[in-house]
Formats: sequence, structure tokens, C-alpha cells
Amino acid sequence: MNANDNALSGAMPGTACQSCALARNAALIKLGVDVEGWDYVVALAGNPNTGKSTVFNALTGLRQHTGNWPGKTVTRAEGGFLYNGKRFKLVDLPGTYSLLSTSVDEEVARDFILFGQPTVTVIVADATRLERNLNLILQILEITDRVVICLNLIDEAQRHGLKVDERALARELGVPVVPAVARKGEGIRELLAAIDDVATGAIQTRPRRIRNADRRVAEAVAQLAAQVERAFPGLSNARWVAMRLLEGDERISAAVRDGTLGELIAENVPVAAVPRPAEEASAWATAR
Ligand SMILES: Nc1nc2c(ncn2[C@@H]2O[C@H](COP(=O)(O)OP(=O)(O)O)[C@@H](O)[C@H]2O)c(=O)[nH]1
Ligand SMILES: [Mg+2]
Repeated sequence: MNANDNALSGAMPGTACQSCALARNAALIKLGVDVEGWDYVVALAGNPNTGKSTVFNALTGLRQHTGNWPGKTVTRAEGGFLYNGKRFKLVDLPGTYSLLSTSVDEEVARDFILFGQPTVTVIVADATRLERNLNLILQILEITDRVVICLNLIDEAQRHGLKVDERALARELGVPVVPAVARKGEGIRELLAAIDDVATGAIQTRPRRIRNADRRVAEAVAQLAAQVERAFPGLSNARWVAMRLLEGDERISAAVRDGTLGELIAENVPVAAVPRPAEEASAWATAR
């Protein structure tokens, strides 16, 4: 399947905001990510056992290293790949079922997507357990609109007589969906193309966001979101922030109070922020 084959076409190049790029870099450095030498940062998220590590290895080959998240005993794998002449840094997030910060793993994953502002977040989903995986997918779509879904374990789904209509799913979720059998390398090429298209803005996503069923909750969220937006103009996920504030989320409340929430203001189109020496290219895997 072609990654563009999903009713999400229509390039809309925008302008890079240098101060946004600097703020994002500062946030990434705080999260322990070396910002030298990349054009784009890609986060890899997903439920445990969906083939995340397999996808990571297929994308980065041997160009990877592991360490810990700053101040946490949670391990992190990082790697890089070269695609279409651009350097992508790939950061593996802990496998989680949700992003509600009820465990260190969930907190690490959420903070990275929220504060690290990866250019693209790839969610590896298990095609045999789509319903369960949709929980995390929808939560991530509330935070960021730059998402690609890797619908993995298609071979297992077939073995169980399951067929997922990935085009309908892409339409419903508003982001590209790439079917894959990561263990055999199937779909990796299409995944790379989709990541590149979302990173450059060649594909504009329209993420599905859940509306509150209860009118009073919806009104409270809308009111608070408007205030959040006034305080932090340009914030792309004010609604999500408003919902966390209503829940009494300590970390988000603190970020609003001390102004670090301003770091979340997204650029229109992520563009290379840090120039790097040409010889560094040799340190990156060349993706197929
Ligand atoms: N059948 C099948 N198995 C896969 C596929 N991708 C990964 N696996 C297997 O699923 C298991 C979990 O994969 P892993 O990458 O460790 O998952 P993670 O926990 O999400 O990082 C491993 O045994 C993989 O070899 C796939 O597309 N098809
Ligand atoms: Mg893993």
C-alpha cells in the first residue's frame, strides 16, 4: 500500500519558527535527548508486545544505543536513520496501555510526547487486538496531531481470520495507517514514507478527537480551553490541557503555573533547527 493512499493528501508548507525550535530543543535536552545532528525526532509508542522493538530495529539497524531516561530507571533505546536525505532520530518510548501517568512508564511516554514534541509519533498497534490498542492511539491523538500508525502483526491477524480495513481506519482516525509484518520487514518502506510525509507536512493529518458526551463537561472544557489558549497563544492542544486541569493533574497544573506549558506551542512545519557537520551522516543508518 502506498502511504499516501489514504485520503490525507494536500501539502501545506508553512514557516519554521526559530524560537519554537529553540524552545523545543531545550525541552528535548531536558529529556536527555542529544539534539545535535538530527533533522527530525520520531517517537515510537505502543502497547507492550506489539512489535515496537522489532520496528525500531527494522528502522535503525545497528545504529542504536540504550541508556536510561533522566532520573528514571526506565531504559530507553535511541537510534537514527537516514531517509530522503534527512536524518531522523528515533526514540523508543516505554510500552504502555495508556498515557494517564499512573506509572513511571506512562509518565515517561506522556512527558516525551507532550514536552519533547517529537516531529512525528509512530504508534505500533497490534492488528489482532485493535480495540485494546485504540485506547492509547486516541490518547496520543489528543496530544499531538503528527502521528503515523504502524498496524503490525498483520500475519497474525490473517492467521486468525481477521481483516482490518486500514483505509477506513486511517479515515476514521485522520492519520496514516501502514499495515506491517515487522518481523519480516514488510511495510517498513511504506512506514518510512509515511513518517517522512508527516514530518515534512506533505501529509496533513486530521486527528480524531473525542468530544465529551456530557454537555456540562463539554462546556467546562471549552471554557477552560479558551482561557488556556489566551494564556498560551498558539498552543495546539489546549483542549487536552483543559481536560487534564479539570482532572487535577499535578504536572500539567504546575506547567501552567510556571509557564513551561509555553514550550508546547508547536511549529507549523517542523524544520531542521540545528545544522550539523556532513561527516556525521556516516553515523546514521541508511534506511532502505
Ligand atoms: N508474527 C509476528 N510476530 C512479530 C511481528 N513483529 C514482532 N513480532 C514478534 O512479537 C514479539 C514481540 O516483539 P517486540 O518487538 O519485542 O515487541 P515490543 O514489546 O512491542 O517491543 C517478538 O517475538 C517478535 O518477534 C510481526 O509482524 N508478526
Ligand atoms: Mg520492546
